[in-house]
Amino acid sequence: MLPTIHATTFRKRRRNVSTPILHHYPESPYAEKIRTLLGYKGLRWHSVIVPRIAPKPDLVALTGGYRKVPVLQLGADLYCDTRLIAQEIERLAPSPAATTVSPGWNEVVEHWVDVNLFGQAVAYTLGAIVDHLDDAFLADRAALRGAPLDRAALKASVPMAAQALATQIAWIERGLAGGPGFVNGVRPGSGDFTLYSTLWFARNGRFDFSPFPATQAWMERLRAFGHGQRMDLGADEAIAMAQAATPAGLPLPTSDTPDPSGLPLGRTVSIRPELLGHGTTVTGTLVHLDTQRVTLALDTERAGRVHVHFPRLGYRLQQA
Ligand SMILES: N[C@@H](CCC(=O)N[C@@H](CS)C(=O)NCC(=O)O)C(=O)O
Repeated sequence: MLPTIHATTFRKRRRNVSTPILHHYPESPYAEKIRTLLGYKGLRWHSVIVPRIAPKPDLVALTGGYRKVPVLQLGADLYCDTRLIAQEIERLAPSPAATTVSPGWNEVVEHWVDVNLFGQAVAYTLGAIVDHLDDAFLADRAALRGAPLDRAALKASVPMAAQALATQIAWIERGLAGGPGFVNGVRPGSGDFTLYSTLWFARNGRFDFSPFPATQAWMERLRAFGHGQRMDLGADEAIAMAQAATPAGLPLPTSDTPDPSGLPLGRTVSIRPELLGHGTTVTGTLVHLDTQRVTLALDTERAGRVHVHFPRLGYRLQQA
């Protein structure tokens, strides 16, 4: 007879550490990258909704100060930045693969989107919807940039951003037209997911995709993957799950030595994103460092000991 056993199994399964927890909010393009990747993989995942602007006390209780979105939690391990999150999801669910068709090139696309295309999409969409944005949102993003952000300047940046988007989407269009279906090849890779979510954000700002039919068809293929099986979870529950878990992945792969930073493992260090990184600094003990990844161990008040992982590229690491 199913009922009792089934209920217990379900409760246990709900709390299984290997079920990924995504800390995110609906409007975030980077979160859309990961939600669509989770859909492609057909995964079940816990969804914790984070406020769009600071303060984000529950998120920083886990990360030690990183407030950007999304963050992936696996037990007491917190993965910051979608480039690292995509790798962890690939490790959790290798099939269907999202990196193997053109390994390396996906990272190149992710980096180009991160440092260029994303900024253009944000300039375009925020400029287009600026009359609907409240002062608190603009003040929050100005603080994150460490530079002023006013409505007139945002509006004025729309034509330049539209031009930059049109030039770059024309590259994508040429690559996709008559191609195997995805930027990555016959299957989508993390480059496809990052490009898709950035263009999704431009489309939310009503960017005109009609001159780009192959890009539109490709966006539709990605949208059709859906978001997987999402289960809502409270932030307190996610913190309790971190508290009950031990950071995994130890021993971590050996660090490259000597590292160009000269920072030895065991040193107290701080790290923050180079772009939009003001007020997001995390300080902890360096427990792993190589050319791709930095991991800090933190003893937090609400979640106990956690490991917080960052990509190496795009983050400023220094002795605290
Ligand atoms: N390189 C990061 C960028 C993340 C990012 O910029 N996220 C935006 C939302 S899409 C953000 O955090 N904005 C400020 C905030 O939500 O607090 C990644 O790949 O995860």
